[in-house]
Amino acid sequence: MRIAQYHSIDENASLGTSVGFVSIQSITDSAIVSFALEGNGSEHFAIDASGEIKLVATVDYETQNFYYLTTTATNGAGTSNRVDVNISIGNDSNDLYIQSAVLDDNATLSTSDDRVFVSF
Ligand SMILES: [Ca+2]
Ligand SMILES: [Ca+2]
Repeated sequence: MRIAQYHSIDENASLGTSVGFVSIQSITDSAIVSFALEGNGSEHFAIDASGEIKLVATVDYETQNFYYLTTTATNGAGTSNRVDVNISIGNDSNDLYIQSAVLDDNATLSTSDDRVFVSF
């Protein structure tokens, strides 16, 4: 069983914000030379050769609030190992997210006769 590593970042964080470092050791004397990140939504994040994960595409709590990713680390000898990296997205309660609008009688949204569902 692999133990997952947990990180978190707030929604609406600036691109380039550091999410954290993956902690993994090579048990041989060959240092880790590369990391790869995969999983559903992994395109929102990038990992560099030091194991640092950074945000490269905006994350939205109301769209997806958790990312279950896997990192593969490869050492200079070509041996690789994997670790699960789970990233939770913090909710910014000041952003307004329109879930849906119900137009009851015509195609124009009106505050008097239509309903708008929002979350924050
Ligand atoms: Ca949002
Ligand atoms: Ca929010």
